[in-house]
Amino acid sequence: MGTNQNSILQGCNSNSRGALVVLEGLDRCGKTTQSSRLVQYLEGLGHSAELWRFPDRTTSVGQMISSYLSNKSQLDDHTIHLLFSANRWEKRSLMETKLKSGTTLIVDRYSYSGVAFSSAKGLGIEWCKAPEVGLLAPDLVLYLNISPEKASERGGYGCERYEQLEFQSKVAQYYQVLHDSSWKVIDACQPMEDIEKQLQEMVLECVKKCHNGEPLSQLWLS
Ligand code: Z5A
Ligand code: MG
Repeated sequence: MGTNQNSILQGCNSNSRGALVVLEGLDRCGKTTQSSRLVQYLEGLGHSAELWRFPDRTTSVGQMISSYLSNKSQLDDHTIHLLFSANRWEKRSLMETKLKSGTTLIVDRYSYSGVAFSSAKGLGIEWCKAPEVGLLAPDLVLYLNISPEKASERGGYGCERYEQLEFQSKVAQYYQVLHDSSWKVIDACQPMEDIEKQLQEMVLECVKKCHNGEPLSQLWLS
């Protein structure tokens, strides 16, 4: 076990837990790339860490979402919004168990994607937030900031529903509305390695705070 890890453990108390870290941002901003690098980094330091992503396409709800996203099925906008939310609710209790057992979760998209995408379609933002209330609140949200134009120049853009410039610009506006004190905004146009270094620092600080007993909280309770 390295020196860093030893110094982290000195602050251990009975409320010690893993951190809930979420990566958000427009399509192709680099969330999946950076999420997996973060998990490797934390594991390399001897931390227990897992990579999660939403939608979780492995569940039966997730399969309905996947079919919708790939244009194989059509659903009413409210219905798909609630399915995305249900997909998070079905993982909530496992999420809490993992965090309390000391595992840090690096989560690729969460409720912010849910609200930003559905609001961009024209659903009311408060209506969109309502089913997310009571899910676990992230300790840290890493927002990878990129313009829709720059993102569209990256590989794979344009294969799924929602991957259109005008729509992505609206999504970006709604993300701004959701920004709160748990967010850190990172310029996603930097080289991957530079972004990686910045994220590592932010995540390590958050992991230490949670290890020292920062309480878990719930999302959007007024
Ligand atoms: N959605 C929703 O509506 N409601 C919800 O509640 C949730 C989601 C949770 C599927 O998501 C869709 O579901 C999504 C939102 C909606 N909308 N769309 N479309 P998804 O997570 O499955 O989407 P994805 O297919 O994984 O794509 P992504 O997440 O948008 O991409 P990314 O993970 O941000 O980027 P990446 O895969 O890491 O990188 C993309 C490319 O860019 C790749 O070629 C990289 O090598 C390259 N890249 C990455 N970083 C860099 C840098 N720094 N420089 C240059 N190139 C880079
Ligand atoms: Mg991704």
